[in-house]
Amino acid sequence: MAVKHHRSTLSKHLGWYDPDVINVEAELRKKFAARIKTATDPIEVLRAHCFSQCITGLKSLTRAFTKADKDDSGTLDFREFQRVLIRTGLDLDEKLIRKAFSQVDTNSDGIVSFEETTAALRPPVASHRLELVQRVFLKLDKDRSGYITLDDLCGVYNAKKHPKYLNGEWSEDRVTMEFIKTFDASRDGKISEDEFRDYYVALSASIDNDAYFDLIMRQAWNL
Ligand SMILES: [Ca+2]
Ligand SMILES: [Ca+2]
Ligand SMILES: [Ca+2]
Repeated sequence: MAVKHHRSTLSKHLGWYDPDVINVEAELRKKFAARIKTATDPIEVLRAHCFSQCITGLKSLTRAFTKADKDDSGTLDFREFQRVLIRTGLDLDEKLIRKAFSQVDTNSDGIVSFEETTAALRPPVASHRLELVQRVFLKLDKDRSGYITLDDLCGVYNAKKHPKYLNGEWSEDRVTMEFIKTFDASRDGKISEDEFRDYYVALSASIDNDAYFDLIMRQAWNL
């Protein structure tokens, strides 16, 4: 792979604030949108729909599931499952949803749990990539609170290049908070290990080259 290409995509990841580049998330959405048309496996179709909307698509779907699960049982039957997909904007035909449902229902008890659903829809990721993501998280979570917070990112994330910092509109903290939002699917202002992992597992699905994935992780976080 050409070094030039490395740099341009890397700068997309590092510099979502750079107005001249489309960020890597947009690229990911495009890839998954293209996959919707080519995928034949129902799970893959669902996953492609999910991530073509947003990199934290899995989390949005889980949120919709929690809402639909009125009796708090942690499980959904087929009709509820179908309703969630339709409500999330995934208006797929019933036959495909039925197939997806039976694939998600790995213990074949006729209902799907949240665990079954997220396990089925999370893009497959090589274990060495997952280990790298976990190592990076531990390194960033300096105070071992279990979350990456504003304090953890002090001196790690360079907010001073952001145009809104440069023009005086945003403070350094505000820029960093906006960056945290990229990962923060639960919207509590901090990045949990799950949120960090889900983000990079999704990103990983759009990057075939291991060395390139490694480079993105290390350089993005100054490791
Ligand atoms: Ca089940
Ligand atoms: Ca922390
Ligand atoms: Ca969070």
